Amino acid sequence: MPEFDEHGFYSSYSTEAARAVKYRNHNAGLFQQLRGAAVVNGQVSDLTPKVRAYVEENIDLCHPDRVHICDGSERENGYLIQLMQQQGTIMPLPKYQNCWLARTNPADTARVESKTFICTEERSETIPTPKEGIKGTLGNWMSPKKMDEAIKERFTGCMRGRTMYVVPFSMGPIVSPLSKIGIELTDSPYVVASMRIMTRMGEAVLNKLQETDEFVKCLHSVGVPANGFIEMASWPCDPERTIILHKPKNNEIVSYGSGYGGNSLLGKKCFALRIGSTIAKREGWLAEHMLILGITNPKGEKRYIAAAFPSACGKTNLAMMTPSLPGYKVECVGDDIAWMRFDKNGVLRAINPENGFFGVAPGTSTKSNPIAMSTIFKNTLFTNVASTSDGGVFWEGMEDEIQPGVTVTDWRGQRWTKDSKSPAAHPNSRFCTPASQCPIIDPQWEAPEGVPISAILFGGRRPTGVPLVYEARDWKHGVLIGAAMRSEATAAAEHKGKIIMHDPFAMRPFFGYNFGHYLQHWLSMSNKSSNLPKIFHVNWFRKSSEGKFLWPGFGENARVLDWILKRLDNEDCAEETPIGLVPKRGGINLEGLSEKVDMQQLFGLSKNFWLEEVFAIEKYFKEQVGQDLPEDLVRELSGLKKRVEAM
Ligand code: OXD
Ligand code: MN
Repeated sequence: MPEFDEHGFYSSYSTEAARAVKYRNHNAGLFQQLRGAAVVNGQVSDLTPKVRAYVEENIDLCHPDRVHICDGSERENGYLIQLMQQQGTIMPLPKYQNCWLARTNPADTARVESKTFICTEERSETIPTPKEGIKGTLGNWMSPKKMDEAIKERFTGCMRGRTMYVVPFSMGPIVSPLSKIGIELTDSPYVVASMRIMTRMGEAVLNKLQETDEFVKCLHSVGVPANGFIEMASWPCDPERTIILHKPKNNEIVSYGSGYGGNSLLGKKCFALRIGSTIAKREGWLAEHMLILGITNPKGEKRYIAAAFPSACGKTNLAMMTPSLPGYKVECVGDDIAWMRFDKNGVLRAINPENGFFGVAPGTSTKSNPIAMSTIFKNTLFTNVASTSDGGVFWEGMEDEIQPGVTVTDWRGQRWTKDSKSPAAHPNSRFCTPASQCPIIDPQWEAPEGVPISAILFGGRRPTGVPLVYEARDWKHGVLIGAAMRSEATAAAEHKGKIIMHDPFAMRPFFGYNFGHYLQHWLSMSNKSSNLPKIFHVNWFRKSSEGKFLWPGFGENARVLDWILKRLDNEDCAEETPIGLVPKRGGINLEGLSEKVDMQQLFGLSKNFWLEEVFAIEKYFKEQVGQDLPEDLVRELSGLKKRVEAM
């Protein structure tokens, strides 16, 4: 057990309520008060006037009993871990070093897109106007007035009896000019412990704020269920009234009712993507749902690639790939988000604003991602995976990795066997683990200036029609490819079934402003450089007519990256097709591939399929983007249509 406060403060309390009594009885002189709440950690004087005002305003709203200003220390983390164990939020996983398992309320396991809003004066700032009678799918708008009402209704007094944690965090290395700071106010120790992994969190950020005093405001509460019963709930939440709000004008995020990471770790989707994309638009850069990897070829030449795939489509696997091609090396900069900006030489530079991986656990195995498996078994907070009788974790995909005789308890706490009808781990169960533990973390992953991006990949799960890889004809065509992205639905949000959904730029749930304006912003990037990255589309998931994957994927995807690298060197290994450039016969290195691949089927282009695809894109743009679709993209799409018609 860790040691706590020099006054023996934390160690002697068994519940938050008992601590509260102790606080009240404690020598008043020892603790500062802030608007009537006891400051139980940190110094009010460490807060800049702006941060202090933000904290005070929200103490007045939420009425916490205590305020804890987070310093990010080991000691603080030890205290939070002990507290969460006492509250039943987490349990230890003694098989590993400093690993913990949280089981959420079964009603709080994923992002809630339908309850996520962007708040602007004008609706058209947030979303394109869909065609009459059509439901818009490119985000949800709310007026600032309604936002204020929603906040008041939910947050008034919602932290009574609880502690408000003040979490100072940096998205990106604290010293990087590309980074941004946030202050998250939350009543969830789980959020604090996770933010410590996923961001640079604590004292150093408060110090940095003394220089800039600019931050994104992030208010979060797990909420008080309508019956008001919160005391000692192991996973308090309020699914009925959950709401996630963003006000770009004020750089402000407000999230209520959910502890699930995508809704509660506000640095990630809410800040780094939604508010981030609005800041990026204003400041002339890009905040994207992309992994970043470095790849070195056998000649020792290194390039960096950014890739946008929808949630749960293998970004983490690609970012940590073990290449099957001899002499190749992949190193990981980030697995989910890229902030990218052209430097004064016209080079697109990217940072990973995160500090950890919040990866989907099921499917991760020694076969699919050995690097992730050697990253996650220390200092990791697992959520909604299954547990084993030898103190470890289990999920679908780990069948070959548990010892004989070991029994499994599923994510709901029920005994599980191979014959159970439901999965052992929730399909959206996660590991939250420090990026620095990744054995192939790129040496430049924290470079303040970012890494130079040579190629951008778009992709998704497309079982039919879409070839393994193709290259955009130019930047504008690349923007069309990003805008036209489609993929099978995943478990990361509340969608059901395997329908093919439009997910432009893998950003559909994460746009902070009108998608049409976003497209214009992407198009405008071409003025910033004469040396733009090349754009590609990849699809590891094409299936044969018998329903089998046509491409082995995983480490073999290095063969596709190898072709992409050759294209970056302008090698003559591609040929034109109506949809873009594809590898010439023999262009993809298949040497040493253990299984035979039907390249004919893998790259086959069907006129009917592509006519339907163009039709679907046209319909989507018409219905969802309407007048906001930039002219350049109207022309690009009609160019594609003509080429496909002439097939
Ligand atoms: C994620 C997501 O958690 O995209 O990364 O949902
Ligand atoms: Mn993601």
